[in-house]
Amino acid sequence: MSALDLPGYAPVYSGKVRDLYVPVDAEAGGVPDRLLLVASDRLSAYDWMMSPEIPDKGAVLTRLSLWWFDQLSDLVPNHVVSTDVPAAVAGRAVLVRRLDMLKVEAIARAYLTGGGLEEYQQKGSVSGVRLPEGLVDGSRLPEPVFTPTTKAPVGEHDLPMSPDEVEAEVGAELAEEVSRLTRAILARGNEIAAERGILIADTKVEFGLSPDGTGGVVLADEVLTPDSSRFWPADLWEPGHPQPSYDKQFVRDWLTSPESGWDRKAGGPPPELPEHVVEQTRAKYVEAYERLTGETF
Ligand code: PZK
Repeated sequence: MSALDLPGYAPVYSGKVRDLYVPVDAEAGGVPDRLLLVASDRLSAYDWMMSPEIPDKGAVLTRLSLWWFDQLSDLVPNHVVSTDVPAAVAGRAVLVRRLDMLKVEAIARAYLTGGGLEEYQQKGSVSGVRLPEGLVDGSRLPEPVFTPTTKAPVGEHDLPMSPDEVEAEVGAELAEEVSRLTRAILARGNEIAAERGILIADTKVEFGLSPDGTGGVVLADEVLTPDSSRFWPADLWEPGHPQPSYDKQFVRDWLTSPESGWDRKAGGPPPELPEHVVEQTRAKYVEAYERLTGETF
């Protein structure tokens, strides 16, 4: 676990690219009502963690998420409390409300690719939603479709959830609310991003409920970042084949080039990324942030 020594906080959970801490002694004996969410500079590609890390990635994605929470605040309340965090993680950490998380990976798709494309090719539908004929890899969908999955433990792959399974997990009313909000978040995201040269093919969000049982669903985790969403450069969009990834394309291109010497199929770890690939990748994260927000990083 990538646990930093943060004064006043204890590590509770490490994801692939983010870590979760709990304030120590905030409420002696009780359940703390805050968590510290820390974004690292780690990057994964082809299911491997890359080395070295991407400088500033955690800070860029944290600022992007905070900006999106603001853009979405009329649609859904969010878990953000404060960016007043320990100096060691300043700029890449957020203090949030501790919620009871819904056990659903809330995914919506606005463009067809990946698992959604495979399901469409087999059944003509995605998550039970009938789609027009003739769609190809990268096609825009008539409207965003909700395609929830289970939350698998780290290292395992998430599985599709049927509407009945979502209802069994959270109840009919919350299931409809989570579907509606997830699609609305992606639709709003694309309205904003399209003006700025970025398409958001799909996104994964997480919701929670106040532990005191009051109020509706709250948007948690991160939102509309390249780690939680597929960002595509709009000027290169061409349905019919896999689209270049906004953030990871330099990494993937280099890893699969003869220059890297990596044989992905052989199963061994990828080589160290050269400095130029790290720098180009960092520049893409900064570019996405600056294009979307109109602010300088
Ligand atoms: C929570 N995760 C996923 C994210 C990790 C793991 N506001 C909240 N309240 C309660 N739990 C969570 C959140 C949030 N966000 C999120 N797991 C639990 C996750 C980041 C790093 F290691």
